[in-house]
Formats: sequence, structure tokens, C-alpha cells
Amino acid sequence: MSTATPNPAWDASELDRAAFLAREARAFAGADAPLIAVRAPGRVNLIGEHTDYSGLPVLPVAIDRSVIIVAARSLSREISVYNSDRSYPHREFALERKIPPYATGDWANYVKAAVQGAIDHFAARGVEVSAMRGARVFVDGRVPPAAGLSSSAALTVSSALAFMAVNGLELPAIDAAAMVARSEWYVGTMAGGMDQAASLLGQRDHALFIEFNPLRAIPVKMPIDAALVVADSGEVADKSGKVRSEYNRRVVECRLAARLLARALKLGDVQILGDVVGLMKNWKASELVTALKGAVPDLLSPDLVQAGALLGVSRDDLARELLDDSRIVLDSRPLEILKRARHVLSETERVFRAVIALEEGRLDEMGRLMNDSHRSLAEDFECSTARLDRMVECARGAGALGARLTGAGFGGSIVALCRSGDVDRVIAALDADYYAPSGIEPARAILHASPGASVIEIAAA
Ligand code: NG1
Repeated sequence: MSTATPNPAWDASELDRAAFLAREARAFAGADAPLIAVRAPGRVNLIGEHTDYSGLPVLPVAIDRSVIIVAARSLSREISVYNSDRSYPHREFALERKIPPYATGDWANYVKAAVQGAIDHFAARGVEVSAMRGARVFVDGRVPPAAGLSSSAALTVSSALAFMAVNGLELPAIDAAAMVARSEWYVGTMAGGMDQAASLLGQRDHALFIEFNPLRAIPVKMPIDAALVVADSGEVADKSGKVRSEYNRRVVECRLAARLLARALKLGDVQILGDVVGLMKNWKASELVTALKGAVPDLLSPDLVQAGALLGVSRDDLARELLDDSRIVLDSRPLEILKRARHVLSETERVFRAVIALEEGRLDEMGRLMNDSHRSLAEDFECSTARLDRMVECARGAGALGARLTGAGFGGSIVALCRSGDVDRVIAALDADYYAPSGIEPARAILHASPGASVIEIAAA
């Protein structure tokens, strides 16, 4: 029998999962080995989609679907990772200053990304990798993968906390969030920091208003009669393939929009749209879009020659800065500048309005903002799909106050905001009008805002 330190953030099933993993861990590490257990939730984003990598705010909630890790410190310098889902094979890698990734798509790259992030962070503060120890790590993930619910962030956050805990390294949650924010870059996605921040800083019954540069999170109470239905389209939003190149292309388009807008407004050194918004505080999104429209064509050639000419920099310099040392490859489609900027800037205004709507309990307004967000994502950001569009229509038709795709899109899930009394109707409609005709196993649930990640100790038998 192992006893876990009580922590109200963990529900009974999560403690059971930890106890199960602890039995496996003890079989390897010995009955007396001190064990730590970590819980890190996934997240669903209410609004503020594709804004985080422009340094603009988001409004997610951490959810009651989590990754649990149990880890034992080892004397070796190997990290050995086991997954309770045996379709994710056992992996083992050595601790070193620069850890080479596995092949693209390998699940354990997220563990490597987390460990690499911690090594970089602590090495910069004088803790050398040679002083760090390896661990046996046992993972049980219950955040649906590739569904827009940040299973990857739950895995990187839990891995980072486990690695730190076995090495006696500590950080306040906000600093840990900043540390792991860039972890997905290791796997080749130029993601922003929303997912990791939500997983680390979540609070029960609250959404989180998250701002970046510097990272800051303010809890926003969810109105008592609000319920969130999350439904998976069954269309896999796989970040290791096509979705990743679409995502990274959007990142480049947004960065270009920022520089072109800064040039039009004579703003000097600007990298992301968040810089522009910060400098032009009194300007509305529509005014910024008009300024951009007056200055550049809506579409630019993908070779970056035209963009370089407009910005007065060489094509090669621009490529070096925007394409992350050629990790991003652009195909032959023209780059969309105006539409992408219009989405990001208008979405930012919606996030601020959404915070007020939630604080004032105006769920109708919140629903409208979510609907507007979906329309903008579909038309201007072009990251919705026919299935996601069908699902949001279906949820709204059955009484949801608002519904939108959540996460990067190109598949994955929708989130519908409902009054508690309407939830059953919305779920029944999704089952009857979306899942049944498409022949897809229903995958929808009512999710609750849950606490952020935490570490507990499991005492020896
Ligand atoms: P999902 O699709 O949930 O992985 C992605 C990014 C976020 C954010 C959203 C769009 C990753 C790991 N996360 O979320 O940072 O940019 O898209 O708002 O790529």
C-alpha cells in the first residue's frame, strides 16, 4: 500500500491512477523508493484562438482530464519512460546538455522537450546538467490526443514537474509556465504559451485570463449556471503532419502582418502583433486593419521577396528571422496577411469583452462572442473544417448560447457554452445529428474548470 499526501486538487480517480502507477514504479525501483506523483490537466480554450503566439491574450480553462505521472529518482543519468497505454512504447534517453529528438511524431519527444526546457532553464541559473539525475517515469494520460485539448501540454507540464521534483528543483508555477511555454518548439511547432500556462495555473470553477510578455494570469469566475460541452469531431488534428505546417504558416503570416503594420505606422522594432497593439493602445482593431490594408497587398508571394521589398530588408534576412532556421517550410500558396491580422486583432477585442461578460454573468453575450470567434476563425483564419462548422451549428440549434472550434482547428474539438439546463439537449443533438449520421463514436462530455498542475509525494509502503 502506498499513501499519497492529501491534495484537494486531485480527485479520487486521479489518486487511484497514481496508486496504480506507484505499484508499477515500485516493481522497478524497490518497495522503499520515495516516489513523487504529478497531475497536469489539459485545457479547453473559451476564446482567444491563435492569439497566444502573437503575444495577445487568451481565455482558457484547465479541464478535469489529466495526465498523471509517477516518478522515482534513479542514480543513473537515464530517463526511462513507460506509458500505461502500451501503444506508446517504452523509451529511454540520456541526460545531456542538448538532447537529440526522436523521429517526428514520437510520443516521448514531449518528455524530451520538457526535460530539455528544464535543463536549459536551470543551466542558465548555474545548475549544470552533470548535477542532475535521471528517473523512471510512469505516465497515464487521459486527455484525448489530437483533439484540441492540449494533451501535449499536459504531458510536457507533468514531465517537467516530475523531472524537477526528482532533482529537488523548484519554481513558482508562473515561472514554470514561462519555462515550459516554448517546449513545443522542440517538436517543431511554433506554439505560443497558452496551453502550458493553463495547465499550470488553472483554478477550480474559473477561466484564466492570460496575458503574455510578461506572463500573467487572472482567474475569472465561471458563472454558476454556465456549462461547457466539449465535443470531438473525430477529425484528427495531428500536430506532427499537415496541421503543423498549416499552424506554422499562420505564425509566419501573423509575424509578417506585425512587421508590415509597424512599418505602415512607423513603429520601429516590432516582432509580433502584440507589440503593435501595445504601442497603439487607443486604436481599435478595425483601425489597425484599415492601416494595414492601405499599406500592403492582401496577399504576398511565398518566396518572401515581395515582403522583403516592402519591409526594406533582404529576402534572406527575412527568411532567417521568420522561418526559424528553415524549420518552417512554406509551400507555393500566397501568404494571407490582411485576413490573418483581422482575425487576430478582432479576436483580441473579443477576449477583453468576454472577460467582462463572464464577470458580469452575461452568458448570452459570451455566447455571441464565441460565435463571432468561430466565424472569424473559419473565414479569416481559415482553420475550421466542414465538420467543425456542422458541429457548432448543431450545438447552437439545440440551445447552446455559443459554440466554436477550440485549439488550433483543422479538426479536433468544439466547445459549446450552455446553460446547465440545456446541456442534455445539446448533447442529444450532437449525438443524433452529428455523430450518428457520420458513423463516428460519440466523443463529447461536460467538462469542468479544474485546478492547475501539482506534485504530491507518495510515501513508501
Ligand atoms: P492545440 O491545437 O490545442 O494544440 C494550439 C497551440 C496553442 C494555440 C492554439 C490556437 C500547440 C501545442 N498549441 O493548441 O498554443 O496557439 O493552437 O489558439 O500547438
